[in-house]
Amino acid sequence: RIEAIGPRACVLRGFALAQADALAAAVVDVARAAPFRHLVTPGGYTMSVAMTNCGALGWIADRRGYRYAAVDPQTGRPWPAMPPVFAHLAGTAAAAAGFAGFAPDACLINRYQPGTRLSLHQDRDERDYAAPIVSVSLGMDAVFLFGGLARSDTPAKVPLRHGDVVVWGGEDRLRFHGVLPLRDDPHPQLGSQRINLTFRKAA
Ligand code: MD5
Ligand code: FE
Repeated sequence: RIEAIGPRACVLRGFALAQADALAAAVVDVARAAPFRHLVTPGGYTMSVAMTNCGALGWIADRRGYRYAAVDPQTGRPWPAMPPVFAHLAGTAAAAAGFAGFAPDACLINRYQPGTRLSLHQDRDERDYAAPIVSVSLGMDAVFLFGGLARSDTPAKVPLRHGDVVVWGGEDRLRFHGVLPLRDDPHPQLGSQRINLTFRKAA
C-alpha cells in the first residue's frame, strides 16, 4: 500500500513490519557502541530528540554548525557500521518508491520520548539532493508535519506508525518538515519511545 503525500514523496505503510524486531535489536547494538545523546545546535539549544548514527558518515550539530563526520565526536571512534538489515531495507523501500539504486552512506537514528518534538526544518547538509531520503518509524505513533518549500507554508499532518517507511526525493526533497510532540501511548515492543531511522546519501 503506497500512499502518495507529494509528487515524489510517499508512505509505504507497514513496509518494515517484518524486519521491525531485527531493526530494533540492531539499534540497541549501535547505541552500545555510539550512545544516544542530545546535540546542542549552533544557536545553543539542546535538541529534545536524542541521536546517534551508523554508517560511514554521521550527522552532528555543535556550536560550529551542522555537518557530517566520519568520527563520533563523543567517542573519538568511527560510527558503527551500517547493519545489513538497515541497508537492505533502505534499498528495497527506495526502489518500491521509484528510486532504484539507493545506497545510503549515513543513517541518523533519532529517539523520541514523550514530549519530544522536532521543529520545522529542511535537510540541506547533504552534498547531492538528487538522492532520496528514506525514513523508518519504530515504536510509538507520531504525527509528521509535511510542509512546503517555504517555512511559512502550512504543513499537512501525516500519522506515522510502527513499521511505516517514508521516501522523499526529487522536488519533495527540500520540503520543510517536523514532528509534533510525542504522546505517551506505550508501544507493546518498544515501550514509551519512538525510534526513527533516517537514511541518506551524505557524500
Ligand atoms: C523523524 N527526521 O521522524 C524525521 C524523519 C531529521 C528528520 O526530519 O532530519 O532527522 S526524516 C523526514 C524527512 C527527510 C527529508 C525530507 C523530508 C522529510 N521532507 O521533505 O519532508 O525523525
Ligand atoms: Fe529532517
